[in-house]
Amino acid sequence: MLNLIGLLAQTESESLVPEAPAYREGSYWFPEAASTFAKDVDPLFMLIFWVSLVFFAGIVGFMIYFVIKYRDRPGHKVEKSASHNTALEIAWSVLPGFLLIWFFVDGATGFFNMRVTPGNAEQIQVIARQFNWEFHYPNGDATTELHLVRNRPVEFVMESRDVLHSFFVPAFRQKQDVVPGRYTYTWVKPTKEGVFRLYCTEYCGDSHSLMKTNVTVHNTQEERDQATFYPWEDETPIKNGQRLFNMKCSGCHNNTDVKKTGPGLGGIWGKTETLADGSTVEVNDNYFRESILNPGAKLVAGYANQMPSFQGKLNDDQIFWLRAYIKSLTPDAKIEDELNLPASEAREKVGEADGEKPAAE
Ligand code: HEC
Ligand SMILES: [Cu+2]
Repeated sequence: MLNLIGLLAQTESESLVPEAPAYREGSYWFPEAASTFAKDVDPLFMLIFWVSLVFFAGIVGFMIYFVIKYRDRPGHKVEKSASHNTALEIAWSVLPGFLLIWFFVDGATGFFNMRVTPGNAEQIQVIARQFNWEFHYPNGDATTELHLVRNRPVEFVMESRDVLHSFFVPAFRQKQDVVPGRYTYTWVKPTKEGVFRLYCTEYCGDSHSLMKTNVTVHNTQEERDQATFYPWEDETPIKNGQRLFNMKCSGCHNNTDVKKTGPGLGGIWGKTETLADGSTVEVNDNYFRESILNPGAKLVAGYANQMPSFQGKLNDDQIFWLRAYIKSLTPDAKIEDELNLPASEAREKVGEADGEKPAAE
């Protein structure tokens, strides 16, 4: 039999995230066992596998034996046809019944373990959208790759911003649907340091196969906090914009001119865009802002009205950073000097120019 998950991991194509070499360790049957659930799941899987194999071989073996032994042939006369043997029938119903009870008890115990979060778990908020993941930590940090602490139970509070997705980390043996319009929960206690893979396992649109990211398990809380920390105020608006873009927009937009669900945003600044109604518009500050807050107002020709509004979800600073980044993707666009200053200073400059400061977070 083929190890399908392993095969898929090896043939996967272009990816938004770095490769995770640790993923390919593990046995022929299983990915690496990196959470406490592996000890519930793996032995039960092997038990069911071997029981099925033994019964399959036994049943098919006897069947073939009887077909040959009792075949119709010249000189062979049927004396008495078998009809019923109560003792035999009870034996072959009741004895395998014990096996089924064993599967059930083992399976239910594992299932309840996977459903009931221990009280000391930290909570991480997970946002799934076409086609990326976003993680929010208790200290306010946010990332597109997941960072956990070894031996620290963590509960995921998950929501979808569009369609059905599913959160799956094979090395953790944990999987849970992420359903629009409600929260779903799952938890895990990682036991191994390393980098593992997180996949969306519910077909969610044309780039579903790219909806995957890395899970890094750190040895200590300090290492984790270092990995998730990002100094928004000290970085330039362009860099901040890039980080936000990767978090909120890269699922649907490339930073080149290659189209995805939405148009590629590389090189669009100053360009004349043809809209669905045949009119044209120049890509400038106001068009950009409107595209984010009210995407349906001016649809680009050839695209569906699929972009969600970010009204109330991005503040003015964040839109300013995104604008800085998208602008920097057009080589001949004029980049204002303040876009290369640390964000905190850039904001003051822009505030002076506008006569008012953009709303703080
Ligand atoms: C669910 C997919 C999706 C997400 C997420 C998304 N967009 Fe879009 N976007 C689209 C689609 C589809 C279009 C084309 C239709 C339209 O104009 O609304 C578009 C159009 C645009 C345009 C106009 C492009 C042009 O060529 O004129 C801009 C600018 C834009 N998006 C910026 C963003 C930014 C910035 C983000 C992140 C904050 C983002 N989008 C997130 C799907 C998405
Ligand atoms: Cu998905």
